[in-house]
Amino acid sequence: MKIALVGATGMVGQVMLKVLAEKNFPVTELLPVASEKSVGKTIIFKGKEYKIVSMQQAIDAKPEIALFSAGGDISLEFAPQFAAVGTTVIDNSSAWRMNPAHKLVVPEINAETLTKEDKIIANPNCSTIQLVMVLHPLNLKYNLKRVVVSTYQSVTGTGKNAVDQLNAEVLGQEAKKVYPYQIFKNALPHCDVFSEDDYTKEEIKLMNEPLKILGDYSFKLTATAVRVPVQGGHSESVNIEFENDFEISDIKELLANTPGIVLQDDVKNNLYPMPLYSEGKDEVFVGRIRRDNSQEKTVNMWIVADNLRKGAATNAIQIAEYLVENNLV
Ligand code: 2RA
Repeated sequence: MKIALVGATGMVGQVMLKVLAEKNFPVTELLPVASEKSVGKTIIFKGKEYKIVSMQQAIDAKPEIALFSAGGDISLEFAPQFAAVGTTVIDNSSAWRMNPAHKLVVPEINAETLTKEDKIIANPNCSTIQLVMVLHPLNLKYNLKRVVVSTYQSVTGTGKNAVDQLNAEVLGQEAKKVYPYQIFKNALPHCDVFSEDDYTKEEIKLMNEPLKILGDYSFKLTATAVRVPVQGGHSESVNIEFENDFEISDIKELLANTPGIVLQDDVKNNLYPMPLYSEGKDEVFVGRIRRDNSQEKTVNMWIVADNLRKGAATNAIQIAEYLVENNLV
């Protein structure tokens, strides 16, 4: 299978290469695409060097699949050009996510909606993916009424320069500022940019994407997204009110038996999810499950996942695997 990887030198692009190799995805030809200044440089995939090609060269090669993680502007301009030559694009930017003409897919939840006609498929935002992986089974059994989520997001979600800023600040060195403030010893309630309603774009993604993925617009959702000096993954404190009552033990059993979810919930032995533990893994880790006694039919929990893996690269490649396994490309 001929695969284009647009954004091959970025953090998510690099993880996509790693996951493609780990999963032994049937890549017969790899077309790495990066900025014009990178054309001609090489990347390594499965021990072999591949020259970075221009976007036009990749389009002209008519790959079956193009994995994009290069920002919304690049995707808006070039994803349609790939689709026009028959390529199926899986895009990790926010460009197509809320476009009703395009599907927003977490394979464990709604891959079965995909058809051959879907030529630009949106990969959800990282903090959305880990949230809906848990909300989906709970919604089917208990019917979501209202969800309140507060995130504690890794600097890797902002990219390499943010990681460099944190690492420099830890060493007390001057750092090229990605954030408006020091991130070390700090927490910034500011992920992405602020909108007119004083919510950040990250919070708006978190409030909109889950309803589209679950195909359920009947429940309410509000979010606060916070950047913290962490590198292994995003953490989320989630408060969920259901239409139906529940037993905590049943919720734990349901989540423990849901593919892609790992229950880590034994506080007597200090067992709960942590980004230090989730780094490099593809599962969504959930714990600290406990009834919210301030309100009926309501539960609190803690959800952690590696935002570069299940939150981005692995989810996108799982979509690609589904397309191949179901002869949709
Ligand atoms: C972030 N989810 O963490 C966004 C984009 N990766 O900044």
